[in-house]
Amino acid sequence: MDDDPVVETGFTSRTAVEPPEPFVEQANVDESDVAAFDASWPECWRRAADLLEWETPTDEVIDRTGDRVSWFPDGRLNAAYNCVDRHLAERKNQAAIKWVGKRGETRTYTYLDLYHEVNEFAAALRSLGIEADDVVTLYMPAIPELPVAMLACARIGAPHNVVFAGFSAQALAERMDRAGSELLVTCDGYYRRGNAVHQKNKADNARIMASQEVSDIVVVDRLGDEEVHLGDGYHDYDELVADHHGAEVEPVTREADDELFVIYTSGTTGQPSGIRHTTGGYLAHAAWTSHAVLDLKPDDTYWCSADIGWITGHTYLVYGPLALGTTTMLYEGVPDHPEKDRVWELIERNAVDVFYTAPTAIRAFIKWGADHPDAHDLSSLRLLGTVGEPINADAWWWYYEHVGNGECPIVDTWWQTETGSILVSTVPGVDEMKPGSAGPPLPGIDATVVDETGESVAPETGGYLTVTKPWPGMPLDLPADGEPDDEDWRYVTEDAARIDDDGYVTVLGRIDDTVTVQGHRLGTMELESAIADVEGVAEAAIVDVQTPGGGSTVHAFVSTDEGHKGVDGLRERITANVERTIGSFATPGVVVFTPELPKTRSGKLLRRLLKDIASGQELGDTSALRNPEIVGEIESALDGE
Ligand code: 6R9
Repeated sequence: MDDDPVVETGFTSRTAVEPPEPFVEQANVDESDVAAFDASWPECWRRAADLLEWETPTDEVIDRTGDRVSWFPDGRLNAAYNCVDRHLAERKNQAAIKWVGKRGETRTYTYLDLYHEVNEFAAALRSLGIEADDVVTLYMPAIPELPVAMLACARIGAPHNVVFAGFSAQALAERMDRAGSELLVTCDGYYRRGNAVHQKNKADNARIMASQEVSDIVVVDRLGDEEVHLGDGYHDYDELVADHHGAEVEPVTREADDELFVIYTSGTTGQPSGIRHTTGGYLAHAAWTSHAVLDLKPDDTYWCSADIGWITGHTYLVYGPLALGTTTMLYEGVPDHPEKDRVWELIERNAVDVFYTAPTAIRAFIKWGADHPDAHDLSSLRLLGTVGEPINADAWWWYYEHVGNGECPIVDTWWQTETGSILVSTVPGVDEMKPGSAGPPLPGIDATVVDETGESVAPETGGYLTVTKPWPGMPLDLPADGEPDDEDWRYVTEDAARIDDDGYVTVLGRIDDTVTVQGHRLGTMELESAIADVEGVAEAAIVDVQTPGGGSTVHAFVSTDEGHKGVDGLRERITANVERTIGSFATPGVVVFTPELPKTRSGKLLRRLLKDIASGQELGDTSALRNPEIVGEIESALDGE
């Protein structure tokens, strides 16, 4: 390895970086593990299952004879038992969850504390009539009661449905209805940049909007400073837990294929779709990748900065690290409050070993300046990770140098809500890293890039990223092509990618109609209809535009009804409606008004052209347009922004 790869290689994108030797020496997974794993598919996955404690160990690794693929088909286990109880013997006094609240307060749950509260809340859920297979909706920010409630659900076999706290009442009602959920756990409110957000009001409204009757609402007292009026059907979390003080609830035995949770994600349709993850395959895959890719060890303090409301928070803040008996940090605040060095201060103060974040956060750190991380002692860090979108080589190098001090490997992990856990990444103690490229498919994972006809393309050629063998973390009802036992069974991922001669996958971005807004995946149709519903708006088109720093900004192009052009307040009403139907986090970065959207003669909206206009690209042939004159108008409207 070069003495100083950063200085030696500079900021080029194609340079390969060897993992630092001190890391390699202590890594959970080495070359021989990888070779052994690669040699025996699907048997290799038994190793992932072996990281868990099964009530009935699994005989078979995979069953492809039914109408869907089943992993560890005869195994039985309980996820909460695996994430809590089994660690008591060795680490009951070790921190399981270290929480840092919005106002600097901290709370630590040892594994024993977690055991008690999970049991007590599980008993409380039972007292409210919740049994195995009843769906419980959880609508909370980053407070410890959220993972506690998830594990309490898992303990009694009730799938949870975590809804991101930033979603609006309407979005919450829709997700409760779709999941058929009768019980909601929320909080009175929380602080966002110093202001109290009244979460319970949103929950109250969702209860009114939902078609499904929401019979009970449990409310966590987060604000603590006022008496919250709880009416009929409302229960105070602390009182419920106190009422069940000391309760112990036998973990409910689940089949490997029983649903652990449902999570809603945006896809190609205008509606969010529910992805249901399994108990055995999902947890095994989450634990295995936390072990092999994030290199977690029980005595690590680990920080995943994702919100639990998204899949990354489920898998790599809660289930993966707790399955391995690690200390997982939960941070309620934002990265630049009270100061822009907040993240580095927390890493230093808590001696964080492994830090997992998103490229969008890294780009913000870069903007705020290297002085912030440079001013802190980050030497506790051993490994860094990224997830959520491609990381450009410059951001990769900044992260490597200023956060990792050239001593920590970076794992650029590719996966999706649908995959449950990481599928593509370097194995940090084994593979060299190529900044800008996620890495090879993990051992046990087969992926290829195909063209429109489904044929694999030559190396370095762009196409559709396709996973060609099942993996344990696959959800129930995966939209896969082919019968479960077909040789050519495959899952087409909705991502464009290319693969180089060494098998490294570079992800180019989504090919479906989804956009990333503040790091969260949203459907263009969800956003477009939230805008088009506003009085005075005729049509809306959403496009994601790359910004020079490697990020992207969501542009909304809005055509207005006659007479509404330039009417005061339209922009504000659009923002308000996006906030009402989806949530304020989803507001587009740029809104451009235009008399018409560019359409082909057959009436098809040309999003591509809008994207080119917005990113200042050379425009191709616009002769297919029915209204070519509109291009100039949109360009000048955009200039006025
Ligand atoms: C885990 C998560 C999934 C989409 C996925 C892809 C993008 C995720 C990435 C990445 C490039 C990476 N994505 N990780 N793109 N490099 N390392 O983010 O799930 O919210 O479902 O989004 O995110 O486009 O298809 P989800």
